[in-house]
Amino acid sequence: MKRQVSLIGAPTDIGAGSRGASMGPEALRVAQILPVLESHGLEVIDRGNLTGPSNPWQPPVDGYRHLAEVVEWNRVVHEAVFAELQLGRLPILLGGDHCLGVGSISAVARHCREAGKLRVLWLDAHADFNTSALTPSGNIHGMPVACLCGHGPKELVEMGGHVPAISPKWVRQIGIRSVDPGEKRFVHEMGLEVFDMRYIDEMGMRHAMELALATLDANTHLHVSFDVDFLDPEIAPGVGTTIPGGPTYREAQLCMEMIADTGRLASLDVMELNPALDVRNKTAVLAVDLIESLFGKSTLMRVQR
Ligand code: 5AB
Ligand code: MN
Ligand code: MN
Ligand code: MN
Repeated sequence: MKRQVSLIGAPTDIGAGSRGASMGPEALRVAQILPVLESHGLEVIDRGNLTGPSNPWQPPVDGYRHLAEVVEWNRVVHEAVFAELQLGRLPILLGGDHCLGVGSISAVARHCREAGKLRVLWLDAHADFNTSALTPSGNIHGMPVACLCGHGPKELVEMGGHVPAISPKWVRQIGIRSVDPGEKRFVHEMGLEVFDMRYIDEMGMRHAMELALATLDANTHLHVSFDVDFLDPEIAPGVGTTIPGGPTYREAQLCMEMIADTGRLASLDVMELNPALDVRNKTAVLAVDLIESLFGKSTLMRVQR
């Protein structure tokens, strides 16, 4: 049977520090995400865009910017992602900023409570592990992993009905190269497994991914949360928070190809794409190219080596 995929647009920049990620879903559609996925034998439905509050562009209150609106958007995302999973479909969330990782992954975790094990791959330049006390910005797109692990405002922490939604042990972070000072201590304290750029430089993407994907089994639900700022800004300028020194085109391809080879990918977020900062939509085109690899495009027929 064909794998059934649902595209869900979440056009908002409510948790971000710059405006424009709200245009991400449309840029990915313009970059042909739907026909490209179909060309790999998937049955794809575009569910269109979710709706939620507009961005009031206010300063932070008690360490959070736009908390009420962030909660509202995440509730909508949570229900949409959960509904697709219950239908046996593979949801692809088209962001939108990364605060929506809370809604998406809490839905995946709720689904997996019945269905089996969960592994979350967090592809990002940032650890997104801030709290209201640690954040330098108040922007909630820097906090989703902490919220999912039980540290954050009650409304976000309790989103999936089970606290915490996930254990730090289920998470592997890849490509990290910008972590705030307090956040750094908290990542260490909680024991997050991080394959940062230093690790990738020294050991190679292949070794990092082998470890990040180790111990998956036939019951593991593999969720990929792909923050486009994971990529080096030379190849992916269309994001709000560029950090130099990210994975090259080939390193990113290998990362996606090795995930595809597991055959376990069951849900995906494509986040933080900001067309207002892009050059002729090239970051969206690159993201779609990488997503193709994630769904099994490869240069040759693969043989086990
Ligand atoms: B993204 C920063 N750590 O908390 C903060 O793009 C940046 O979802 C967060 O990874 C970047 O404001 C959040 C400085
Ligand atoms: Mn990021
Ligand atoms: Mn992020
Ligand atoms: Mn960002």
